[in-house]
Amino acid sequence: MSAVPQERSLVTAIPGPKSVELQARRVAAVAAGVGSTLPVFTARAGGGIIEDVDGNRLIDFGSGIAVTSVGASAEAVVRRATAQLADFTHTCFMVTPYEGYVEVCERLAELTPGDHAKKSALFNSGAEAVENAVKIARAYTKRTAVVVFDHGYHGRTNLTMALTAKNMPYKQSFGPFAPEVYRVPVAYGYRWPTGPENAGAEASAQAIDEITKQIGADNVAAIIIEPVLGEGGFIEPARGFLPAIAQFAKDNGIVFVADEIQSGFCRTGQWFACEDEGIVPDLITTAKGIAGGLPLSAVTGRAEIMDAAHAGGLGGTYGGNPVACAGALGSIETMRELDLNAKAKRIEEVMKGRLAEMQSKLPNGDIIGDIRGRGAMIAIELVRSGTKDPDPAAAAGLARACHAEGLLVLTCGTYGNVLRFLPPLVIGEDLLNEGLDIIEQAFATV
Ligand code: PLZ
Repeated sequence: MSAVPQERSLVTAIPGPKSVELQARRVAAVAAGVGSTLPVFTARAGGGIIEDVDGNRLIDFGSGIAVTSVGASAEAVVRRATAQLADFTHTCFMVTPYEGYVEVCERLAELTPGDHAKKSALFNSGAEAVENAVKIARAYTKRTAVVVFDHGYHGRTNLTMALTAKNMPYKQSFGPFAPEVYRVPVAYGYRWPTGPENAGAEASAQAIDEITKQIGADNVAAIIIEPVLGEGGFIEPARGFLPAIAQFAKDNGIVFVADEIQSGFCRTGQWFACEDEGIVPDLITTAKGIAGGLPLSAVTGRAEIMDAAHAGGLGGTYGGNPVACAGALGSIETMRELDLNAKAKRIEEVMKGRLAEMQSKLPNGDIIGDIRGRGAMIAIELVRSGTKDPDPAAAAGLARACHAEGLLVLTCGTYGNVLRFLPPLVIGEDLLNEGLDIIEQAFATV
């Protein structure tokens, strides 16, 4: 694991004086549109700890938004990426190729669901992977419409802004958006009017009805969904929803795309979250956890679909950069060696147990309206006591209290009222429990 001592330690206020100084420089030099959850400047990070420039050590329940599942300085990632850096930094795969790119595509074919022939193309960011999945699906189907879901998040580029549900902060003042994007309901169990037990069947019927009546199934190139919706609030579509939508896609020649950028690579206790209901997507987009912190993304899918785009139609200068590919091979090696799926499942067991206890025992525990998620992708949805009214102030207050105590947590959700936990899968169980202690104590402040 990492050289960073695996213990929380606060030696200054959070943020400390050196971070405050850097933040002043940052405000003067960095565009205001780029935010930060916590203006604590990082010196080093690894395992379950982020050490800041003032020497504080924070427990990491964020993993840089579900990226550093193997830790932020995993031995195999550092070793392989360092060796690659010394050999060559770049040639451009479109100019002269290299083995690492091919090897990552081979690993993706092995690890993603389904035993059909698969191919991949590599890119830099999640948004770029989603954009390319749309290009590929359109080239294959010769159709144009793309269907996405309420609470969905797919990125910040023009097309992926159109695919993303939430206006603020992602879309406000940035339009006009790409055409031929249609949004339909998702089975959000906690907020489904007739209850979670009906959500899967009713929401899928409603979504399919809207696609059929408003768009026409044979105009649809792709249906894109996150098997666990991330930025939208860690929403697990109620059981039955994903299989019904996947079957509808299959029956109508629509490319079914699972956006596993946040949920993939052991995060939910399986290599991919769509495995939970036995879904085999036609295309799958991955990024984040794939490369241990180096920028890499991929579209993987049925060979005949992936090959539909003409030669030269897909690419980009840096797509599948050799150092990022080396990082990915190190990350995948670590996931296999440490059985990080099992670790994620254990994190779920510990977290859900402790959170349920908080919900039932704390004086204000009923502001936890819902505890959900899988593996190390766990969240609590905060509501006003005795209601289901979203309480974003409670989520923000809890996050602030955790930050002050040296626990990095993130919020999310369409209503901004979800506190989410995405620890590195390699976090020690002592740190995990210490983080949960801090969350428990934070409830006294809201
Ligand atoms: N698809 C499912 O979760 C990125 C975004 C944070 P990029 N999620 C974190 C922010 O505020 O920008 C994400 C995702 C899903 C696509 C993306 C986009 O991935 O690598 O950020 O482009």
